[in-house]
Amino acid sequence: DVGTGRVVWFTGLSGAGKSTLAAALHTELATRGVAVELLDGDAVRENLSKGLGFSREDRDTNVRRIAFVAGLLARHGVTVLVSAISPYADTRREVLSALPDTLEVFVDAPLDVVTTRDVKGLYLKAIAGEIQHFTGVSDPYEAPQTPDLHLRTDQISVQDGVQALLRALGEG
Ligand code: GGZ
Repeated sequence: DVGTGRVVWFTGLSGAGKSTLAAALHTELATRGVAVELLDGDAVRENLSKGLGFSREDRDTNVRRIAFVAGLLARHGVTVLVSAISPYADTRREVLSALPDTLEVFVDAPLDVVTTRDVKGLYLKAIAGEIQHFTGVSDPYEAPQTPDLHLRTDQISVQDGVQALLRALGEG
């Protein structure tokens, strides 16, 4: 029996650092021989969720699809790292409660910080009204009230974040 894998669910604004932390944790766990897979928002939307937009319905569909695949992998002992804005608290609660062994990670940087970083230039476009329904600007983000881990990415380094994640996973 391979046992059940964990599901580490990174939620937060675009540009908060979800993918960066998930990728760094992925590298660290893989190095330790842990069977680990990454379900990253970008790759998911190019494949599994191709054609979905950013309405509440489409975001929820995206999140439920990710959770479904995460469940399949976890069942086979794979630790799954999910990186998706997943802005709706109710939907997160629904999918996380249906998964066996989850860690909800709030990847948190204030809006003014992610707007200033604006890694992909999307916030500028959103503020200019060129992208509608942009999370944090013209669409809601419901922050987790009781996440398992709360990482302030404007205050700690990626390495410190990874250390906190490893400790939370009992791999520290
Ligand atoms: C939020 C958007 C939007 C809108 C495009 N709102 O920084 P990114 O670019 O790479 O991450 C964001 C990604 C969000 O996809 P998710 O699958 O994580 O969202 S959700 O969980 O809500 O389904 C951003 C880009 O897509 N993007 N338009 N309107 N982010």
